[in-house]
Amino acid sequence: MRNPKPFRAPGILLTLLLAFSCQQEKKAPIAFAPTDLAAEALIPKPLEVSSSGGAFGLDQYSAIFSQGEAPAFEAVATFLSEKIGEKTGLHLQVNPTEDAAGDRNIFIMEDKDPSWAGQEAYRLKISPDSVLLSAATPEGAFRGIQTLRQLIPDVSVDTLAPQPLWPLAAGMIQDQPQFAYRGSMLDVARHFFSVEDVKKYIDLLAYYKINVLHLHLTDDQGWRIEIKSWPKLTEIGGSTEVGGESGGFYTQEDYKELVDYASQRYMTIVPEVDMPGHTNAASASYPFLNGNGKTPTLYEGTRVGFSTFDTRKDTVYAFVDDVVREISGLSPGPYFHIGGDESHVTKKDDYRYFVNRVEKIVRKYGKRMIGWDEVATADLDSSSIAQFWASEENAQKAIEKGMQVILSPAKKAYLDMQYDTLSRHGLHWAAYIPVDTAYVWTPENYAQGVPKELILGVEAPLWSETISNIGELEYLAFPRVIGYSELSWTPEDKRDWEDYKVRLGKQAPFLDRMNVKYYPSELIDWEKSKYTYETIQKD
Ligand code: TNX
Repeated sequence: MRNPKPFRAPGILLTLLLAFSCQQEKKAPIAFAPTDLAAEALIPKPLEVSSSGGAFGLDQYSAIFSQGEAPAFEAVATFLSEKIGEKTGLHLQVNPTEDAAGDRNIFIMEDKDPSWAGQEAYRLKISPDSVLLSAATPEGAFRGIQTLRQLIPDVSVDTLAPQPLWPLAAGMIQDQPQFAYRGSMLDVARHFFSVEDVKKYIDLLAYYKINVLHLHLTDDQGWRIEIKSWPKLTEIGGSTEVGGESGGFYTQEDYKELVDYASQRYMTIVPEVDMPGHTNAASASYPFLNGNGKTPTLYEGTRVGFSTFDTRKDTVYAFVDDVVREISGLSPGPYFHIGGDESHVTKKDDYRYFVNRVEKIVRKYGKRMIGWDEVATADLDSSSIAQFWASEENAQKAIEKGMQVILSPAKKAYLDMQYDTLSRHGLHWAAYIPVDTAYVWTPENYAQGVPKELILGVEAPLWSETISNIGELEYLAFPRVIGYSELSWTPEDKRDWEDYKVRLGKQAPFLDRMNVKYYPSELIDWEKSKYTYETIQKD
């Protein structure tokens, strides 16, 4: 670990004193128009917000100081500085020397107070002369800087000061999520999405404090992750996609790049290898896997439920062991998703036998197994997790086994469902899901008999049969995924559609600046922004 800079060593008190003394030598307080922190358009809505009027004026003289044992606090400060730069053009120094410190600074501090509720909790105190962000962990600090990013206005204001200033409403925010697992899934199997596309999605999700990206890496139409011991999976199985286009896959290096990119944003990647059904691409690569003696051809359509592994062959489990071992070796996160959905041509007993055996393999490699809700029909350990998408009966079975549940009900949380009959992309087998329907439901008591204590979180899956590029992905995911972030972070008594829709409309400048081709739902009064796709492209 690096030596802390001498300036920081005596701790935050000295740091603060310095900040205040700098202040006195330099400028008088700046007069801003009245502010109201509690009225800011934050998503997800924080647990507690109180306003104290006044404002902190961010300007070119501000700096960011981090204080904490873990060097990761400094990395959080650097991330914040970069993001402020992208938004305002300011180049804020991180932990500059005493001389370079300006008069109004941001402090990111480790606070080991044992009363913090969980590792993602943070507290933000904004006053005219400083911003103090404290958290017990760098992860909490990272969630807190997303709040800060959202509070910085898009445009600077004119004051008597010669330099542009970005006022941040003063007050106090105390925040923590209600669920530990707040996710989205991206299906890269039906259509492949590049590393760059996935990184953009990660960036957008992280801004709304989503902390899990589940990658659906394999399906009938494609196998998208290199497995060194079984190279044909990607050579053959990765070569096409829905519609007959050329497919693609992540090398293990690519996958590690994604994992690292996500973990710098305190986001876990959950890898999914869907089995024993949804396995046509695997069996087309290695025909022994399906056990019917035939070599399947590559599949470019969108039907489901026609393929299966041979569940009674030991070589199939040797194959699964290699796949789970290699992917788990690339995955620092605690989960491995085995799919398990829609195995319509696997006999029920064979299905249960398969899921039981694969659960043991997943546990052998130190991971918690997740499966679509059908897996709860097998005899599973309570450490495994069922992802509820369709069957309350299966969710119930999971609860009886003491398993936790992730809520992804297709009727409410499927990002691939069309908004309405005019939607350009998407399906509607479960429902049409306009932006209000996506937000107005209660994960806390959605599935009958699933108590809140057993809900691990909420995940919004984006299946990709009908989308093949990032713009189409964004059309289905945005703005709905922003609402799922709030459903999983903010408790029910703080959520309200009328209030949310105003805050959502104010996300337009951010989405425009990020060049997100969101669906401009007429239910929302979208704020006009100074950004357009054209100006962004010129930049
Ligand atoms: C059902 S949900 C599926 C997917 C499809 C999706 C399309 C689930 C576990 N399986 O295979 O892509 O519907 O909406």
